[in-house]
Amino acid sequence: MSVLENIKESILASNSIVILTHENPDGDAVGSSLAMMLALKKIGKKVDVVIPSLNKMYDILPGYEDIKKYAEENDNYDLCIALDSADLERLHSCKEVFEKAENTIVIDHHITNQNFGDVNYVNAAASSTCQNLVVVIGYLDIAISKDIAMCLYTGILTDTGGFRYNVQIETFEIAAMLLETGIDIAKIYRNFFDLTTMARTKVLGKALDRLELLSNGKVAFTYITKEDEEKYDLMDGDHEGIVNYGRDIENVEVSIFVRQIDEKYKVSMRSNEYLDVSLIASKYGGGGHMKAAGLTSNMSFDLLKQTLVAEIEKQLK
Ligand SMILES: [Mn+2]
Repeated sequence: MSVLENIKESILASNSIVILTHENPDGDAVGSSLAMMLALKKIGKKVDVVIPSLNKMYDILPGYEDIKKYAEENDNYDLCIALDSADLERLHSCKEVFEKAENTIVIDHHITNQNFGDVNYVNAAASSTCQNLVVVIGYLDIAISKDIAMCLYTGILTDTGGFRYNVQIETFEIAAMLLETGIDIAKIYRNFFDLTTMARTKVLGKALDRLELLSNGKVAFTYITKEDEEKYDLMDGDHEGIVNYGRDIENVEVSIFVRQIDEKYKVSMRSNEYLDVSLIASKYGGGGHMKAAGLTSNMSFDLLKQTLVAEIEKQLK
């Protein structure tokens, strides 16, 4: 039996289904979870989406109000579907819900996926989990409504950075098919890429004011403090994207953004062309991808800055 047949059989045999995704969920995580929920409800399944914490910006997506923070104590799900999560640990506080479910399905696009489900549909050649989900929903013979399309489009749009990275011919074919349902793509784009808050704008201003170039202009560095966080009453996700401003300056190869959290520092790094920031992140207990990685450190601010810059200089051309 093919993986898709296995998925179909497992879904059809289940009555109560729970959908989970990774912590700090992004557009692909939330979009795929809601699209799957809406699709399965159309064929009469009882479906819960459990996401313990997520940014308010997702409230434009259909089904957002139905997201649960916790799985019900006494809910025994026949089936758990984990989306956009490379391994069990990524499910974080929902790990137990996955382990308790009778059957499990994993649908993902991360090349590092551990195939931790009973059935695993992992196509790493796809831009996003949402792109893979279009294939799964199609195989289940469920028509893609405008609401489902809006969720799927959000995942594809955000995981490709606005159709810039990791885009295949199919990505555009699928986007065109979703557009046919009448979704408002300008509204989706504005919501996830342009729309901001006064707090975010003010804290960005702080960070830009402190931005400096090091190592002959190859490294951009900035930070925000605990005091800034308190002053502007920041929320999860409000620091998203600050690191990109340094990366986008001409001649910069690596951008570093440091955020103070209690007595620790959370570091985001981005590179442009050749420098592998994931090597540095993993050396100090973090991780990520070649061009986008992060870590959390107990070092003092000055030592942390020195250490990161020295590590980067070893790789600079
Ligand atoms: Mn994804």
